[in-house]
Order: sequence, then structure tokens, then C-alpha cells
Amino acid sequence: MLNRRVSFAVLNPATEETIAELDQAGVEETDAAVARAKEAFPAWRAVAPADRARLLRRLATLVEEHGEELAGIESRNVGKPIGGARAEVAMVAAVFHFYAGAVEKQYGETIPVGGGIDMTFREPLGVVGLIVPWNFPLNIASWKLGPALACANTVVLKPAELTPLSALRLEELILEAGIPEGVVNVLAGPGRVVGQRLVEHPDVAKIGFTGSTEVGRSVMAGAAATIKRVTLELGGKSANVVFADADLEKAAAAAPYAVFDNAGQDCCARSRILVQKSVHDEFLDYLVEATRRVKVGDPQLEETEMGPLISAAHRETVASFVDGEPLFRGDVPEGRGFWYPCTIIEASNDDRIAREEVFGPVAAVIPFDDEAEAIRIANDTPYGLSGSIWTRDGARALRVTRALETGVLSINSNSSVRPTTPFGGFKQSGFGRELGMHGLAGYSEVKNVYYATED
Ligand code: TXE
Repeated sequence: MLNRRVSFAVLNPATEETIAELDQAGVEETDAAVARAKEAFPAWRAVAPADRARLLRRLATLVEEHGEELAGIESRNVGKPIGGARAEVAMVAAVFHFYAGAVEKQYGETIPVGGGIDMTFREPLGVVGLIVPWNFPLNIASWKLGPALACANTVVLKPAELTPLSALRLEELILEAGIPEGVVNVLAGPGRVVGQRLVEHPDVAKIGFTGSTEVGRSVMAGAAATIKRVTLELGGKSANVVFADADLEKAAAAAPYAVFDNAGQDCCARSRILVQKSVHDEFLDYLVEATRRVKVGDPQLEETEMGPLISAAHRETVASFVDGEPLFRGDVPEGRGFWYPCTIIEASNDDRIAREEVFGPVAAVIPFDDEAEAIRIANDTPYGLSGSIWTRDGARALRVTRALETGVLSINSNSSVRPTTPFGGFKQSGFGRELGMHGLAGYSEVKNVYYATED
């Protein structure tokens, strides 16, 4: 049989132009990448912690030095506003800085036992497969790469087919930083080929996955055959709970950005806005006004706050959630690009719009009577990733915080993600934690050692 090169086009979703043509990796390339990572593992694991920290620090600095270039790639490939892309690249550097610092702080324990000394070590897993989505390509890659490398694993990284460019550039910077060849291998190829092969491969010890709950399920099922470790960061349908005693103007000014940032293609999107009935109309007025001000347009302009969706197919999916006349529909640029307007819909928590992850700029506003009902509605979802509570009552904030079934919460804020704090889901939003010191636990194994000291 002839060996045929298969290539695929990478688009700019704001212009629909092809910005790259890449060779598509298949099973053979995946096996070769895993073999390279396996070969590189013993030497990488033997690098002294201080030296590994220095290499990660150098990578963080290179990301900073190439910040403008990387932000440009991400903006063109994902359709992200350039300002947001810059902030994301700054976070990538911060994540590598954090994990550079963490390399030498993974202490073991000594545990009191009779007859000897008991101690624990943190050991690397070996080759890990990292599968990342298209919404925050470089950012989410760094959340997995940072701890994986800090714990001395080697890596095969598979970016999403739609957005492989920033990861391919990062691979070059990784080599430039002095991280040895074979330690990180980036493969651009389809999920059901490259991703699935990584999941099945007997030499891959763990899969770090971010993506849809549906594919997450198949990753988990596929991992069972080789008892692979998995970390799954999946979809969300998070609640933004606004109580009558909140600073309504502040809550309404923030709410659009909790749904429409990244054109709603954000697993943390607070796409169910729960509003207490006594302030419902007042809040909606503020919300519509604030949403009207969201600047949608050319991602290359500094002032732009929202760009297009990732693809024509995804726009169709998003549109399928909206029937009838919404409460509010914003404007989008005319002409080419996969645009979809900011949309606000009044809904009940039983409606499809409130049950499924839309992954687009569509917010569902749902009224509630009191605290108990707010908690019941917020938890009435298979997901549990993020959420916000808006109230001036501190005791209520803490009561509701404890009652909500979600991995990440913010009080009087939209903020979910920081390099230093744990991130991950409850329920069908996945399991395992990324970022902060918690992120390290997913990339190492605890070894317990007993040393007999008595004859
Ligand atoms: O995700 P997929 P898609 C949600 C969001 C979105 C929907 C579909 O609701 O609309 O998922 O997006 C790889 N074995 N999220 O289709 O398919 C794939 O190549 C192994 C939420 O892009 O889950 C890509 O690299 N890997 C989310 C990655 O999995 C496979 C982010 C994610 O793609 C595979 C993205 C397979 N069988 C989408 N099939 C979040 N939590 O942020 C695909 N992949």
C-alpha cells in the first residue's frame, strides 16, 4: 500500500481564511511519538530537580518574550480578541513559573510506625497523553504540561484539530528552552485517531483530558483496558446566582462577561443566570443594558471584547438552542466569519437551554423565590464546574457556597481560574484538579517505603 500524506486546513474563524495546511498525524505517528517519549523518560527523570526547575523557568520566560507572537497565533486561530489572547498567554507563562517553583517543593513524608522507618516518595508516571480542546488551546495545554513536566513525566500533547498552531509553536519554544528532545511531542491529528490511540496505548500511563463530557466518557471507558489514570475536565452549565440583596448594578455589569467571554465557548460560563424574583425586572434592565455594550467584532482590534464562534458547524449547534424571539439579541459584523450574537433568553430550568452546555453566547435567565429554591435550581444539573453568588450577606454567601455542588465558586465575582488555585469539576464536569499544588497530584504516584531498623 502506498504511504499517503494527509493534510488538513486550519482556518481563521473571523475571516474563514486558511491560515495553515498541516500534515495530519495518524496511528503510526502517535505510536512513534509515544516511543520517543518513552525513550526520553529515564534521562528526563534523572535531571536534578533544581535543573528541571530552571528549564521550566526558562520556558516561562520564552513564552513571555514571544507573548505577542503567541497571542497573535491564538487570536487568529480561535478568533479571540487580541486583548484576551494576550492575557491568556500571560497566564501560560505564569503557570510555567508556578510549576518551575513547585518542582523542588514536592516533599515526601515520614510516618510513625513500629520497628522501622516509613517514608513516602512522589514518583513520575512515565509517558502521559494530554488531550486539549480548541477554546483555550495554549492555556489548557499549559495547565497539564506544567505539572506533568514538574513531576518528571514525558508527554505526548494532542491539541484540537481546529487549533493546533499555538501548541506547535510552543513545542519549538520547549526545545529552545533546553528541554531535551522527546520530552514533549506535539501531534496535530483527529481526536478519534490520535486521541483514541493515546487512550488505548499500553505505554501511556495517564490521560489528562479537557473536552466534552461525551468524549470524556469514552476516554474513561477506553482507559479501563490498561487501568490508565485519567483527569477529566468536561462540560459545565454553571449558575450565576443573584440575590435581591446584591449590588445589582455590579452583578449585572459582570454577568455578560461570565457568559459571552470567549464567545461563550468556556466550560466555566455562568450560562444560567438565576435571579431572585423580587429584583428580576430591575436586574434584567441592567443586564440587557450591559450586554448591549459588549463590543463584538474584529478580534485584531484592541477594543473588541467578543469574536466569532470557532466553526460553521459549531454555529449551527449553538443556533439550534434558540427558537422563538429571545429577550435580547445583539449585533454581529456582516460578511465572512462564524459570528453569533449575544443572546439572552428567559427560561425555566427544565428547558433544553438550561440543561445542556450551549458553548456559545447564549444566556438563560431563570427566576427563583428564595435561598432554598436558588440552591435547588443551581444543583439541578448533571454538571458541577463553576458558579457565582452575588449577595451582600456574608453568612448567606457561605451557606450557599457549602450547599452548591460545584468545584469552583466565586462570591461577588466571575473569576474562576488562577495559576495557583485548584480547578476542576464535581459530578459530570469531571474529576481530578488542575492548577496550583493540587495539579501535581494528578501527575505523580505515591510510593510508600518501609525500612526495617530493628534486627
Ligand atoms: O469537543 P471534543 P469538541 C464541549 C462543548 C462543545 C462540545 C464539542 O459543549 O460544544 O464539547 O466540542 C479530542 N478520543 N467542550 O467537539 O470532541 C479532540 O480532538 C480521544 C467543553 O471540540 O470533546 C480534542 O482534542 N480524544 C470543553 C478534544 O478531544 C478525542 C472544551 C476535545 O474535543 C476523541 C471543548 C476520542 N474519541 C468542548 N474525540 C471544556 N470543558 O472546556 C475527540 N477527541
